[in-house]
Amino acid sequence: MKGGLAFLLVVVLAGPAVGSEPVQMHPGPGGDPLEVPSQEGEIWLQVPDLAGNLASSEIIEEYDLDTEIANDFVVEESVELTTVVWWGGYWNGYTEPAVTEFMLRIYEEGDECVPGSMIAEYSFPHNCEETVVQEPLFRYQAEIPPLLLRPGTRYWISMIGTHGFPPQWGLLATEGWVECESVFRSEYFSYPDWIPAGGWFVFDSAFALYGEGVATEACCLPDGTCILVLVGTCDAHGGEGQGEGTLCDPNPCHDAAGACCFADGHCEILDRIACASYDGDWVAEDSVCDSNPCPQPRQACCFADGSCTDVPVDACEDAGGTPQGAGTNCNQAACKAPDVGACCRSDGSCAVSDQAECEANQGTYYAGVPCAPNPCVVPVQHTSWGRVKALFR
Ligand SMILES: [Ca+2]
Repeated sequence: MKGGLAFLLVVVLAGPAVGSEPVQMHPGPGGDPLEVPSQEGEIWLQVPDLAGNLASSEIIEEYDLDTEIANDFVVEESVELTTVVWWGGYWNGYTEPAVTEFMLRIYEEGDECVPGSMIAEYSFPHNCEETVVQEPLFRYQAEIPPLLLRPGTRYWISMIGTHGFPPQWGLLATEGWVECESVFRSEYFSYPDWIPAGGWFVFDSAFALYGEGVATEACCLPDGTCILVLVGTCDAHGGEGQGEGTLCDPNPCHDAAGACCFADGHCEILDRIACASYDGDWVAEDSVCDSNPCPQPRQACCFADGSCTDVPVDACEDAGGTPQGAGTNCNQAACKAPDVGACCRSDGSCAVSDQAECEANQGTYYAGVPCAPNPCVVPVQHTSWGRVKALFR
């Protein structure tokens, strides 16, 4: 029996029969979670639960069976992974250990809580130091070439045992689960795509990772791609190192074009790196320069009356002023002396006009002087003593 029914009835079907048809999962022998002391270089640890299930992650050629359980882990700092430990066991006709080869695969995160593309695969033509924990459960360990893992990234790892049939082999559960539930896929069981490993309950596999923290930096390659490398090794990749601790997300090397704002308020479409190299402020991916998004610098704005205000060019022109140019301000701008002033007429009245108009009307011109208060000399009025007395009567 294959497929969904086997998946749902796995615990029921998983009896003591020797070498009965493969099933996807089998209960462990029972017991407490194993004590696994922390040790130096620990990157990840999910201790095995002896009462947990065993989940098929194996290759059995006789059945053309290929199952895979992957579990997630998250690294907070840049690390080089060197040692992988896992726990698994046998059922379905177990008499003695049978795994002859192991395969380890490491994936990047794809969709949320689903493995994406595979970044490393290791095969071991042996049983990876298979050591009994409690029959039929075993501990396994493999050393790999240092694999650089990026901080703040979720990865997935799977361990697949190859062996003859019977028995079956699978990964042992941890108590409860950590982060995402383990996932399972198998053509044999009609699940070609990743599904939650436990079906209607939760299965999360036990494993541990060890390695060493390392200093990394973002390395920008000429084509604009970014790779995270050990500090000091970017040159060897033909790239430009961005400094220790820099990351590739968001990509510091190249971005789709966007608006780049310059100090003088003008806008150009550039990618983020080019913008920064010109001391511009990059706005955002796909932002545009139409209706200029850049903050406009203030500059001196002279008005006809000789007054001055520091405002952006547009505001100056809207108010009828004359912008004095980038970099100017009213402290140093000499707004041109006004070409109007007070024009005093012979009767002592005052009118604002320019010099030519004033002189054409026989007025006396005072450049830049306002009419209030009246600057004009009031002419002497001829009067009689009687009139003067009348004023004070
Ligand atoms: Ca997990």
